[in-house]
Amino acid sequence: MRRRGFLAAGFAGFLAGCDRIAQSARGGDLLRAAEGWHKTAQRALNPPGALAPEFTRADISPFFRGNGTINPTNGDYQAHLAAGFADWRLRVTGLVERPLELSLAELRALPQRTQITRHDCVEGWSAIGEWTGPQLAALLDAAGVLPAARFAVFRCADELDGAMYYESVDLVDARHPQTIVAHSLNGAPLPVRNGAPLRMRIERQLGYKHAKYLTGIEMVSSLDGIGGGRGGHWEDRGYQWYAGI
Ligand SMILES: Nc1nc2c(c(=O)[nH]1)N[C@H]1C(S)=C(S)[C@@H](COP(=O)(O)O)O[C@H]1N2
Ligand SMILES: [Mo]
Repeated sequence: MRRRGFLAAGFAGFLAGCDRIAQSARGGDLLRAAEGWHKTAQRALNPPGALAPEFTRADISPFFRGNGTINPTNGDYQAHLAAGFADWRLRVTGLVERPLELSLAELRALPQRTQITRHDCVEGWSAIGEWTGPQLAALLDAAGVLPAARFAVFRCADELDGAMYYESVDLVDARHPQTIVAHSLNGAPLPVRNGAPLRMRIERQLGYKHAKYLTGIEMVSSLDGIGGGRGGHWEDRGYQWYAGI
């Protein structure tokens, strides 16, 4: 499954891939009528390419709190932590031409994006931080997303309330320039509480969309049969799937 030199192949197919994905994403991926309306209204106010606000270093919060899982105790997370995440791998699987398995070093060797953004949690707090990592779009181009794919599902290492945390976005947000696989916060490797060694940043949506302790990105045609079928840990417990800010 491991691919070497995937970058050259991936970037060569960049333009063709973009066209294909733009076509398959158009028309709206409406999960349910109510959420579909919410998403359509949000997208009208905040068109697909619009960027979330970015801030300056002076705006960075002195402490970026952790929320939800802040130190996974299930599975082999603690062993990975003790080993400095040397063997942590990010898998890109599902509806792709070339499944990928990437080390942290490989992710750091890709072109990087750094962005200072505000994180908004539905529980009523916000924090500003500087995040760095490769754009998800680059990984998708390298893997070659198949035309049937409509969603990116983010798999996490932590169990919360008896279920493995997961999240999902459509291809518009998956390919958004500010959607990155972050390995650093404020210029240092992610603290454990903030999702070490990898977490998603989905900057135009609420905090629960930003999957921490990321182990996999799975391209799928439907969210049925994944978790509770509503596209994410908190969505399965009643929160909206399109959590536009
Ligand atoms: N894997 C995982 N990702 C997660 C969570 C979690 O519990 N587990 N909590 C979510 C919620 S509700 C928020 S607000 C943010 C919190 O990010 P932080 O811990 O860096 O503040 O992560 C989100 N991603
Ligand atoms: Mo949250």
